[in-house]
Amino acid sequence: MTEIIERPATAGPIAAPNWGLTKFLDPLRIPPVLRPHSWWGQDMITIPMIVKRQRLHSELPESTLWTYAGHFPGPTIEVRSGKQLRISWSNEIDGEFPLVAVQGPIADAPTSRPGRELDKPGYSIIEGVADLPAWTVVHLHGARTNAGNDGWAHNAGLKGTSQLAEYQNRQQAMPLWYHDHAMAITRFNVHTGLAGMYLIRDDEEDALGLPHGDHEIPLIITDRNLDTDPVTNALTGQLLFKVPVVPNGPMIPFTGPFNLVNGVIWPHLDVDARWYRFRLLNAANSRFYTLNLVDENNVAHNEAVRLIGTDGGLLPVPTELPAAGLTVAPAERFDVLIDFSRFKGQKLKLRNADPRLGTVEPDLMEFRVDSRAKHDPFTLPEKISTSYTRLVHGSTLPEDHDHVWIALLLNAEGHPEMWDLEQVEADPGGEGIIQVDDPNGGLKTFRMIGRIFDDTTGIFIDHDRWAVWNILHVANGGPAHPIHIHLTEFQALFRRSFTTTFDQATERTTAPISGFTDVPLQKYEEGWKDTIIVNPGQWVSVAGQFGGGTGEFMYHCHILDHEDEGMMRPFVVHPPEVAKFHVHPGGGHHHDG
Ligand SMILES: [Cu+2]
Repeated sequence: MTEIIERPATAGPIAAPNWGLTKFLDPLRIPPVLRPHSWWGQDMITIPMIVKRQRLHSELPESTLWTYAGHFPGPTIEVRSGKQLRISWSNEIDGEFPLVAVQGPIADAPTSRPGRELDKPGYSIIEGVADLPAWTVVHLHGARTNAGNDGWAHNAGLKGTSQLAEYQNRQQAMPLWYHDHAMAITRFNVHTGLAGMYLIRDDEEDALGLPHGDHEIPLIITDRNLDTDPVTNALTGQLLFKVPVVPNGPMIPFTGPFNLVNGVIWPHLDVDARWYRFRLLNAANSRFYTLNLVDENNVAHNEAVRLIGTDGGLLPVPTELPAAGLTVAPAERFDVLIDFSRFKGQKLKLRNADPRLGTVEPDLMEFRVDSRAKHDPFTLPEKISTSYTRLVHGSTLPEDHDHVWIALLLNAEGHPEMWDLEQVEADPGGEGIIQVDDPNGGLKTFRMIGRIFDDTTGIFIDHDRWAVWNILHVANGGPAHPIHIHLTEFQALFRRSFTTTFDQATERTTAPISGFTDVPLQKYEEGWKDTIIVNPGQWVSVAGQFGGGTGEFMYHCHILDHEDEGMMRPFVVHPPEVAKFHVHPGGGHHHDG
């Protein structure tokens, strides 16, 4: 872990894009690593949630953060596959809620600038955020565990209480991450600093001899905004949750003018001229990043980059970045190799090319490559995971599986919503109906059976059973949603585009959705994942096995602001022997596979 030393503030004026902060001044912070088994022989550890004051940039005053064990991001927890770990997540958070929450008119682009700007027309404090208690619950994102350990959003706890969670880690090598999941306030709690990485390792990964130790580094990307001093206009360290407001319109998620890697604004990393392995995670509330490796003239050198893994494990072969860069949605992880040997003595940058960035600084961090040649024991193998099997409907996907149908849409008020769908015989008329002319299965009619979190649970899956989730984004425009399903890793089977017939005013399709066109998956999207981007006018189908834990779980949009505002729904995984005794809401059994 590298400490950031305080420096005097730069004399430069506070102005876009860098607001007086020197880019690439501070070294990248490496979160400390906790290896409970090998270090302490323990399978039970306590991780306190505590307040910590920490500099996000050495030219800034300290920021008050909520952290796991005093670190933002939290310690990287490393475990071996199959070795159980129990964690007592202990809420020891004192004091005030560490965010100032402000809204401002969307036409004024309030998210592009620091400062609360309450002297300007249309800006106001968001009532209630300052009053929030430390009410937290930890979710280990990507874990197969019983629902009682999973961080059920309603089951958060106050200061002085602990959440006891058992993680069996009966999963292949993959990058998980842990973060807060408290009902309705996840966007604020995660924003205070409650997020960290959790790596499962196994023999298959070891045998590859991938870069490790100092040459394997997590890159946890987030964005934040900061308040300014009302007198001097200088940046303070105060975290500012500033969002645009649309009169009578949908809630707009948080984005900020400062991008951080491992809790440092625009850091640099000194690297040897050799291969490195980076464990990339987008831990931002809502920002999508499209990343390129560029030189000092902003010319892309993505040919030096290979993807070897995704959310749920290793890819079968090293995969090149898409020509336009690697799009990383909130909660997505990528296992990335970079060959710095071809850039001796040069400086490279990780740069965001996402068009939604607007006027915000596109550079995330700088790599300073040593000028000396370095012996590198690693050579890029042709194959990565030999255990990987591509799932194909009708062949490698087990024939005996369920189908789950989900719709993403904008409701009559223009708010993003997610519906559980139930297949019915015929269109009963009225609202909440989605019809699909499935090219493989003919006309299907669905009825909405749940639209907000506390509506009745509608999805029941037998333990260890495979299920295909069909996610239809029927909105006529609006945002893409990164959809995350708890408990499982899935593979995308296909992505298809269509012209929607969904009528927002009557909340139903006016004719069966048809005209599907295959949108080829990116090669890396064939990897094991737990979060996938669904764009408007697309049908994304994913298949996963629902084993390794039972109980009531959640699936949701991982734009935290959308999740909090209702784009989250429950589902139940139960033993099949129990399922036959279970009385379903509305009667009947939901298997239609
Ligand atoms: Cu969303």
